[in-house]
Amino acid sequence: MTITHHISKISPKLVLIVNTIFLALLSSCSRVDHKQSALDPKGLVSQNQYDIFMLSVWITIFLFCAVGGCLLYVLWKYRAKSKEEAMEVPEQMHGNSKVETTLILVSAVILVILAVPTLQGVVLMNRVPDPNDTATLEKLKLDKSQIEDAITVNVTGKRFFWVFEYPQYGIVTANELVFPASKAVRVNLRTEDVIHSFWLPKLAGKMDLMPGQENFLWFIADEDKIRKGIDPDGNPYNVDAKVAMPSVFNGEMRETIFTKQAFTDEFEAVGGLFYGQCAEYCGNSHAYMSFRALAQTDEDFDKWVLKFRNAQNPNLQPSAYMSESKYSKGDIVTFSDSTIGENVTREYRAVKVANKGQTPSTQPKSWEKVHSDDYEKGKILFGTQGCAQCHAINKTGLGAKGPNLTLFGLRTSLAAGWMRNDEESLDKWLRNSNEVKFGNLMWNGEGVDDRHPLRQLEDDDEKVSQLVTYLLGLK
Ligand code: HEC
Ligand SMILES: [Cu+2]
Repeated sequence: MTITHHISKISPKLVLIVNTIFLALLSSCSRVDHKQSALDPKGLVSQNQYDIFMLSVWITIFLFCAVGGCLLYVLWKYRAKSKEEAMEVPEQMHGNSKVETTLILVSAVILVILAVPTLQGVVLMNRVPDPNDTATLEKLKLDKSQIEDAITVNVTGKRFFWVFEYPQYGIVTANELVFPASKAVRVNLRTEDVIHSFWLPKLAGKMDLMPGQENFLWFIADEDKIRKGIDPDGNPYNVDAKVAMPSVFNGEMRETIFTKQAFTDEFEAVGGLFYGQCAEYCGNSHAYMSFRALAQTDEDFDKWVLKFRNAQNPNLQPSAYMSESKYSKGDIVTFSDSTIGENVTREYRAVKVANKGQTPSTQPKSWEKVHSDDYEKGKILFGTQGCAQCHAINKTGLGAKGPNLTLFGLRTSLAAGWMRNDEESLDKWLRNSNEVKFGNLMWNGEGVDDRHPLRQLEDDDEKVSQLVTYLLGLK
């Protein structure tokens, strides 16, 4: 006979109610390792916070059982065993100094047990260990070089996105914090408007960004933990570092995430991808103010930095075509192209030797266009539609009102981690960003009204598609 059969004898209605509650509970709890979970630490600082949390959980469970157990025992032991007994008034007494003193002492001991690791945790999270303090490094199982070669990221919270500045490299990006998995990352937190909160649960914990104040936290990933995980079907895996952390600089990270993951999946497609979120209400788009942190091998991180710096280096941009020069295969020049517009220059690459005077227009067979016509037209639109008013490309752009768009085509997410950065979402974003992310300060920014060109794109398929081609071509 089945259990349900038994119960159904009791009351079918009750079974239904119990089942419904049980199912509702089951469906509302997700796996502890879902993508924005503090219960699945992948770094040293977050692991420490998790351990302290678990310690307090165990202590609380112990207290619950001890107190509840005593209560049940007393209820049972001193129950009235007969009708007569129930009528009797028991002997009245109060206070037991032995029990009271013991309870006070036990509470004090428990508080100390909790306080010591908590204070140690506060110290740990507030200060990167001294690279010369071998004892501490040994205890934390860290190498001196992991601390000595720490990178610094200055984070600025803005309504409703994140600016990530790497002062050591002189580069500024937005919404995606690329970092080397083996190195400590110091994070200085500032805000330019209201209070925000930087929350990177699997790596770093949470810290507020306060106006007029600089806050700090740091993190260091655990490569071993990044490589291990449990796939959505519940099977454990342990992959190579290169598989867990595809390269950002050549677009592999973006590709891998896009092929492996639907945007709404609860789990990371790759171990090196981390989810962050603003955790302090900051206005109407607050819930959409998230970000990504992308772990990289040392080598790939350096390559990403180099690519970013080169994209911003005016000395590395191709120079104008000179008729006295001879060009060899692979050389890139800029040259006018009147089919795109008046006074417009674009980049050409020599596909074979181009002798003196063989310009891209007189000798088109020697040259190929580096970018498509749509890309070039999108580039022009970026200037004429007022985008450059708020967005920097090819410079550090610290003063820019909007996110820096350098290497935007390598980003996995759009609108501060809110959407997947592909043609479809970008198309939606450019047509009407307010519909996608209500209250965002692109659509509602200073100086933007219904006459602003960015609000005229809704039905302009051609312009939108050219802008999309240009933006995703920035890689
Ligand atoms: C008034 C300033 C302003 C103007 C003008 C402006 N933007 Fe923006 N843009 C922003 C801000 C602010 C954000 C961040 C929005 C958010 O996520 O909350 C943004 C976000 C973006 C993003 C997403 C970036 C990311 O990292 O997720 C893209 C792409 C973009 N803008 C492209 C454009 C294009 C193309 C134009 C011109 C048609 C344009 N913007 C005009 C301010 C502006
Ligand atoms: Cu915020």
